[in-house]
Amino acid sequence: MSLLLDNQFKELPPDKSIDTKLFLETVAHLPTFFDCLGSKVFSPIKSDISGNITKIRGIYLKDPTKYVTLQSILEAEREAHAAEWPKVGATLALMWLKRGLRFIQIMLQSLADGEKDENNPNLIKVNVTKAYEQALKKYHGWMVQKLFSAALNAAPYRSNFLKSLSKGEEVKEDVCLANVRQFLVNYTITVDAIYEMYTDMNAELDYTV
Ligand code: 03F
Repeated sequence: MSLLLDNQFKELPPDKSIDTKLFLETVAHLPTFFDCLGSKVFSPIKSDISGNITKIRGIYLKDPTKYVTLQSILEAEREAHAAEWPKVGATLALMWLKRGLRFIQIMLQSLADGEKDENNPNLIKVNVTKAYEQALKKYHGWMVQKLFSAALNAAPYRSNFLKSLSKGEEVKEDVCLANVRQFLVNYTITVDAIYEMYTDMNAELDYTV
């Protein structure tokens, strides 16, 4: 079975509220994926994503009934830490986590749409660069942007990357891409809903690291 389809995001209810427990269970699988990318270069990214999931889970577990949706966590933190909010707690962790999720979304969408460098069709640099420019670059200063350029050289080949999404099975590329498209449906809806929540609550910050 495809790694992606084993870990699909659930459909959201009409009010687009995101159940914290379900969300945490689903995103918890993403970091293990980095082990399939075949390079230690991605370890800091994996730690950053895992760290943010752990931070959100830590707060959720303090009061699962109170923090039943992601929005309820942001509202509670806005009330409790008026001076520092939104640069605090799970609000800050999810602010960054959603950017990583958006990166993955744009990269997978670009692959599914067949965007490629015709001169190097087995490289995914175009897809990764597009994702980086749209999801993360503006939040990174000069140093981190340089790290990104270095990490880009460790990006796997397109064929190997697609194979790793299929747990190493020899599935045909079109089957794998169909799985990616299927995965992207609820995934994109969820990521969009988180972005919308940050906009609506005026919780977005644009400082650089
Ligand atoms: C800020 C910042 N986090 C952190 O400082 C940076 C960490 C590492 C950045 C490395 C740059 C390179 C990125 C791109 C490389 C791509 C190569 C891909 C090739 C395939 C925040 O950290 C903390 O998070 C927050 O908790 C803290 O409190 O100011 C706050 C304080 O600082 C980030 O910039 C987030 C980085 C997220 C990167 C996500 C990249 C995903 C990369 C690859 C995905 C591969 C596809 C996966 C498909 C999976 C399908 C299942």
